[in-house]
Amino acid sequence: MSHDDLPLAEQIKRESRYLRGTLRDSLADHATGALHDEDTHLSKFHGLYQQDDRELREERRQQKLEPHFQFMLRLRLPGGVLTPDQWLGLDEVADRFADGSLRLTTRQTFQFHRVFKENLQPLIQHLDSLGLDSRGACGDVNRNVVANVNPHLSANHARVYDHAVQISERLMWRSRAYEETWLNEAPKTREGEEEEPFYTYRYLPRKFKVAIALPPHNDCDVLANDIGLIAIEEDGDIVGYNIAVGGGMGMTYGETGTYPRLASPVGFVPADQVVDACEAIAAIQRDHGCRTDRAHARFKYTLDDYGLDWFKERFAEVHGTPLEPLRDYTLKDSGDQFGWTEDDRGRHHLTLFIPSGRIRDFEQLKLRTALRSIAKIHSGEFRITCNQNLIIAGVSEQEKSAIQKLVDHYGLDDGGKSSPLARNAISCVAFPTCGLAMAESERYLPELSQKIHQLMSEAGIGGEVIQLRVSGCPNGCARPYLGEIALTGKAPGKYNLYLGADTGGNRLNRLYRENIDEAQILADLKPLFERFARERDADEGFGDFLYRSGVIRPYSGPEDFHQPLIARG
Ligand code: SRM
Ligand code: SF4
Repeated sequence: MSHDDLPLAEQIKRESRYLRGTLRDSLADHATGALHDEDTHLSKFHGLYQQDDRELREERRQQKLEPHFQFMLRLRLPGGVLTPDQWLGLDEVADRFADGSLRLTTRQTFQFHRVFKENLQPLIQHLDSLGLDSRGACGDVNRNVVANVNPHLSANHARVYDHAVQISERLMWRSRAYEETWLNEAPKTREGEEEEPFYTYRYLPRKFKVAIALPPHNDCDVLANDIGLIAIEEDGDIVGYNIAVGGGMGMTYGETGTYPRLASPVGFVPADQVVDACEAIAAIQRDHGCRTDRAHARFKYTLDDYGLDWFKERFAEVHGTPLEPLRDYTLKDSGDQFGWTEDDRGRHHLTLFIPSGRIRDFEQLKLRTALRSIAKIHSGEFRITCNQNLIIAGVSEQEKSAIQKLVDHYGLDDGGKSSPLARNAISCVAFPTCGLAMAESERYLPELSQKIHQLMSEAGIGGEVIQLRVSGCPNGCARPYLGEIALTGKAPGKYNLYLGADTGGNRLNRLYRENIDEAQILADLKPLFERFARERDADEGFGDFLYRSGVIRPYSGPEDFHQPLIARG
């Protein structure tokens, strides 16, 4: 097949001179707030998405102005760990170069929103001065490697974190395009030099994601990733990882060839081989993933096309050693544990609830100011969770009371003011910045969770934790298909309702009813809550109850994702 027959995105990266394209010219073009069209594809590899304020579109069109172009910038932050100085550095530029907020994402990193073109270079240079970067945070490469955040197991957390960093470094794209474009480095590459020994000029067919869980906790939803690594502990040490392959959430409504898929556990590798193993798996996807249809280009479809036996053979070939048999493990809990905990080394950790991960100074809660004050006196680290929350980690006995004073002063620990439902909910960004949003998500979650909690209280289950996930479209950035209750946006005010995942991230939910408004969502949930209150077994979760009671039937194949259990009407 010639390059011309490939999708545009594939052609652009191949002809981009290793991701340089005309990005520097685009930045120098002051006649527009946008990048040149082809550079908008390449900028993703550098961690940037060109967006426009969707609420201003019509007004600007009428005024014959170009859209209000702006950028989202996402950091590469493996394992979601940063120092207080880095925190202060990010906080400092949130007003100067962005919209005054820091947004914690479902993959343990930060996004800046509303960055204008002229601020991109200064922002990335500032990140560089903090020892941070945005290389490969988006684009057809390995994305931010996420890892279990578990203060109780800090010795092993440190090992898991090290592996996350090593995998991130190994699978990072290498050309100097990043330094030349953003850090003004003079070009030094010689003609014909292979600048991407692993990716080559083709990069990957699509985005690629790696996560590491430390059982029984599964706060990173390990099976939602292209590679899910499940740490295996023996005698208190991590001896290796079970590998699960082919997870992914994204799908398109009405396209039955697209579907969410949980990663399939295929085998075990010893700890010292895990980084090589990830490289081998990414190489299999690089060489065999679909390049002609981007809707079919994720690793999950490569595996479903060729089969898991084929995968295991390729793995043995590329890695040089076959996978060992899977070891036993249990994944039980994908939520965060709020409040103070103490680890086996006597260090304290405070997990704070950050609604939808949005950190700004709200009228009622000066969240950014509060966290800045903590960063000024904290000598440990900050850890971001995959549930969009924040851990003030590694606090000494001496520091603990000073930090608690700030928490009290600013009212940071909502101490149960928010319902358990709200504290465990996640939502994606959606409007006004996300170009793919079909319905509200982040901005709707507070009102929605309050109404659902009201129903739960009326049924006598207001104190229960039920995992609620809301995404503004079917792409699944809030991992909705792993929610006990989930909504995915269809149109303004209309959602698909999914029910019945478990709380350990082991089972996908199913489409219950499609394209419904809030009144119908609440009407559907009310009798289910009442039944759950009456009939559940001790310690049974809502999703598990819906399965056991037959409300949600087992999932028989990918097509189920497009067939509601309850017909419209
Ligand atoms: Fe996502 C695209 C936000 C986690 C699946 N995602 C987008 C874009 C960039 C929209 C776009 O393409 O124009 C969103 C930017 C919105 C904005 O204004 O900020 C966006 N995704 C997010 C974040 C910020 C959601 C959040 O509120 O936290 C998360 C950033 C993660 C990070 O730090 O790297 C985010 N996205 C996810 C996840 C969850 C995960 O990885 O654990 C998924 C599902 C897992 C998966 O990849 O299958 C996810 N995002 C997608 C998809 C569907 C991919 C697919 O296979 O079909 C898209 C659309 C696409 O890639 O074409 C997408
Ligand atoms: Fe945007 Fe859809 Fe992702 Fe939400 S799920 S951030 S609406 S792409």
